[in-house]
Amino acid sequence: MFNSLKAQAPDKILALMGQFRADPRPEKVDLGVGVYKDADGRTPVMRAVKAAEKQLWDSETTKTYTALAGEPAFHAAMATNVLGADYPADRLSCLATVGGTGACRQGFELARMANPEATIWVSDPTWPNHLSILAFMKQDYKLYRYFDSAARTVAFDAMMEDLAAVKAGDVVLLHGCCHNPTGANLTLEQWAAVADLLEAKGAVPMIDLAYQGFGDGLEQDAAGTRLIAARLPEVIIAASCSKNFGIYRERTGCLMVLSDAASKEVTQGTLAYLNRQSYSFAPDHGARLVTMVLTDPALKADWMAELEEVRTGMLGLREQLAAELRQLSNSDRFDFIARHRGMFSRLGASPEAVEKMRVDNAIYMVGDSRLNIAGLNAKTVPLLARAIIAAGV
Ligand code: PLP
Ligand code: TYF
Repeated sequence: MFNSLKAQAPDKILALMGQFRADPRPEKVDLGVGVYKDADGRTPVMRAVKAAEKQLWDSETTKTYTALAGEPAFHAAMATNVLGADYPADRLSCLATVGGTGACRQGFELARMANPEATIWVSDPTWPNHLSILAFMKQDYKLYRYFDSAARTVAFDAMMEDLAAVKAGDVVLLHGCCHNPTGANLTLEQWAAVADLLEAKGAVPMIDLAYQGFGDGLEQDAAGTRLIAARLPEVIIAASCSKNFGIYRERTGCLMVLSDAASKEVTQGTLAYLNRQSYSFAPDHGARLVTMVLTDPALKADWMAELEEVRTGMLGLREQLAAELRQLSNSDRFDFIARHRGMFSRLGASPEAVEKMRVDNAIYMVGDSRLNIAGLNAKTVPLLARAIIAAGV
């Protein structure tokens, strides 16, 4: 039967990782996959995570199964981190998931169980996995315009125009911060206008929060999510711990669902059911580390300090790259790089220019000209700036 299988298109971002590894040129620069790297190109285990792991090794007495939906302590720690200490516990259901991807998948599944008629609205562009998962699920989705590719800003009027067609019970997927792949984000005023619109339509926001702490700060990056959570009766939040805790391979995420209080018990039960139908229990190790870091004041302070170093390091690289390009291009047309937030910016280069930079300069970025700022360091920024100008961007 397996000879009936058709080859699936590979994940372009992950394929680029392989291409980069195979490139023998020592000066090569990896601006592809969204993994944080320090100035030496390393993705370190964060200090607080390492300390929590040591504590856990000493104190853990069993590895028996935990709860289907994950540990209540993990739920509370994540809800506090994402929604703030005054989160509405009586309306909140939580699920430990296999990374943020698992949270997205289970969020889509939950939406479909609750409303099989729903259309899921997704930003154009978005993280390609959103689209491939929705297509795999045969879930109806529509794109809303999001990015002004000339100005490299959010095309907010176009976005609102498209979202005006949202029906009651539809789900609107929003990136909580650090939009992937563009780097262009909503202002708080714009979040408020989106909340007004969704409220008027009776639509359900679903927020993918994969980079909290990588943009303007831990609290600031949650501000849009908190505004939506305060305003809308029903909200889905898919949070990833991969980036901000640096625990990518531990596969740690949390799906949070706000409903009315009367629906909470069934909603919480449905979340546990979704894990049971998929893989029973989500991985616990990463979730436990996250819980320890978020609830131990010393570990939390150290984690926040290191996360802030990561964030400000990327901001510094953005400033440096924008300044280099201002000088080389004799214009301010690359200033958007300093205004974007998070790991990514979409440069707006043609596929040919992206290819030219890979062939001529061993600089690897995703084909849509998304570059991972964390793949740079003070020495490679000028090389990239020269390559961008040489490629005629
Ligand atoms: N959502 C977005 C927008 C992402 O960029 C990522 C990337 O890693 C994820 C979700 C999920 O990540 P993970 O499943 O590794 O936690
Ligand atoms: O967009 C990125 O680069 C990250 C990492 O299938 C990633 O979100 C990329 C592809 C993928 C899973 C994670």
